[in-house]
Amino acid sequence: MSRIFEGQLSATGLKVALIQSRFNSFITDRLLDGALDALNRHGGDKSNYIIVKTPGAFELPLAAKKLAESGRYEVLVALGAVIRGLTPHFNYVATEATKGLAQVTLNTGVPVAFGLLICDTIEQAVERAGTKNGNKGFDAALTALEMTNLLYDLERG
Ligand code: INI
Repeated sequence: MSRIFEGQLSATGLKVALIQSRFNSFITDRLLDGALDALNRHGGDKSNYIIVKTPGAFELPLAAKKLAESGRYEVLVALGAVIRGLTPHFNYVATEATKGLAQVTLNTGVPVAFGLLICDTIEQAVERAGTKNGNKGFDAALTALEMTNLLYDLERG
């Protein structure tokens, strides 16, 4: 019989850093609410979380790198909202934030959940921040729990 490794959705005892970009904060505040709700409902303890705010999504990777390298947090949840404007600026911010967060998680081995909305319109972002399409902050926090517990299981073998 093959062994199956699949991380539990448990936040019990986990030290979590949530990084929220303030740009489009009417959306990212809701993503943060969703992420905290997911952690609290899966056995997390508020005294084990920190919340770190960055100016925009572009700055998320640097904050994530610092937190991951500190060794104080077992998992990071990055939350932001990049919404298309009238210029190509949006593409650069979305690409660099995405690349940077992927680099941090692969270079440090600390799971970084990707709670970054990249949307064409404000309506699309609203729909993904606690309305018609759920809350991507909640989903990202669940992914963070699953990956952290999966990595612990894989280490134990
Ligand atoms: N930052 C975002 O988080 N979302 C956006 O939609 C956005 N747009 O489109 O401009 C954005 N720009 C700011 C950027 O993240 C940096 O904070 C800024 O360029 C300073 O470095």
